[in-house]
Amino acid sequence: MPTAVVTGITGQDGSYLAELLLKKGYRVIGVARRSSTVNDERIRHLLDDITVVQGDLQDQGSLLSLLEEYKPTEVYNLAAQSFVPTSWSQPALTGDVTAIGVTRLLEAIRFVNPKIRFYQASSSEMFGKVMEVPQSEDTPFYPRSPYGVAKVYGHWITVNYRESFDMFAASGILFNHESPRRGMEFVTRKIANAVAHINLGLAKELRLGNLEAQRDWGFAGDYVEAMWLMLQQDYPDNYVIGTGETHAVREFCEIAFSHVGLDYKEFVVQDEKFYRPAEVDLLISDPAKARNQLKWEPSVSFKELVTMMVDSDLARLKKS
Ligand code: NAP
Ligand code: F7E
Repeated sequence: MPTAVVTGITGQDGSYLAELLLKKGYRVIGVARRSSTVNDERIRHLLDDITVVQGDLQDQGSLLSLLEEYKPTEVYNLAAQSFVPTSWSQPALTGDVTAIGVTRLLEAIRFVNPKIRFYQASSSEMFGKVMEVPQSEDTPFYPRSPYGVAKVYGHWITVNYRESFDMFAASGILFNHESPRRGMEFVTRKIANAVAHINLGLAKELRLGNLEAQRDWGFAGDYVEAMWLMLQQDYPDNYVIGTGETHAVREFCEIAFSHVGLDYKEFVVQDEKFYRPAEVDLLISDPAKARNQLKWEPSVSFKELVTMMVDSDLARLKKS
């Protein structure tokens, strides 16, 4: 039975990746940082099947110990301070976790067993103020937030360990991917949750920032399959993962509200508070390499994603 270590197991992607790896017959070791309250909402249904160990990307010793103890063949680094606005209010922490944390994990692998295959969760935020449209593996980076800057470091240190030490270190440049398990502060979940509240008479308005920002949004369940595929290749590489479509935040609102028979214009209020010091205006992927080499394709359309998220929040609220 192969063993995979997954950092960021309590996050959106960690939960979907754990489900996928279990289905494929892996022993899954999830790494979670210690917190004073229980934080296993997304993986509660998996707790009988996976092992959760304490570890932190800010603590080198914890990473060394867990690799020595569990002897994985694959390590997926999904842990990060991943919310872009927080990266302006906590830039040094974001750098320490999201950038230097990658080096700590790569160093742990290099010392314990350099044959371990490594996946780094890189991001389309690295393209930032985009240098070309659409964005591929060859598009130069121009990050627009401390988060984007930290991810550029994480990407290049992954490439550097591949080239310096001949390690199997792959970098997945994933465009935005969402699901009913998305954190509440990200715009898609914020909209879905607000639509459900408004539809049930529990809220009257939704305050948002820039409605014109465009993103290439896909379904997180599809994207974890691409992570796994990257580690099954003959050679480590960089891959862009996205749908090849882009939509504005405004369009997400239109579809989400109209799904429950409402007009978003009557409920959405634009609020300066949610604008960013520097915005990423347009992201759209060119996923040709992933399609050709990994044979990866997204299976959920934009409209299906929006309605899936609204329906899920409606069902959750009705239940509670
Ligand atoms: P997420 O839901 O925010 O999950 C992040 C995970 O990292 C959580 O489990 C969090 O633990 C953990 N974490 C934070 N700081 C840590 C630390 N110091 N040590 C150990 N763990 C720590 O993010 P996601 O959406 O699943 O994304 C997964 C990864 O892909 C992230 O690296 C993200 O930056 C990257 N990414 C995401 C997208 C996207 O659209 N979702 C696109 C491209 C790249 P707690 O639960 O304790 O906070
Ligand atoms: O913002 C605009 C906002 O916070 C999307 C992370 O997973 O994907 C994610 O980063 C857009 C931005 O995601 C609100 O200005 C408008 O243009 O949902 P988001 P993100 O910043 O794209 C990338 C690929 C990652 O790697 C990150 O980890 O929506 N927007 N009004 C808003 N955004 C938020 N959060 N809240 C608003 O009220």
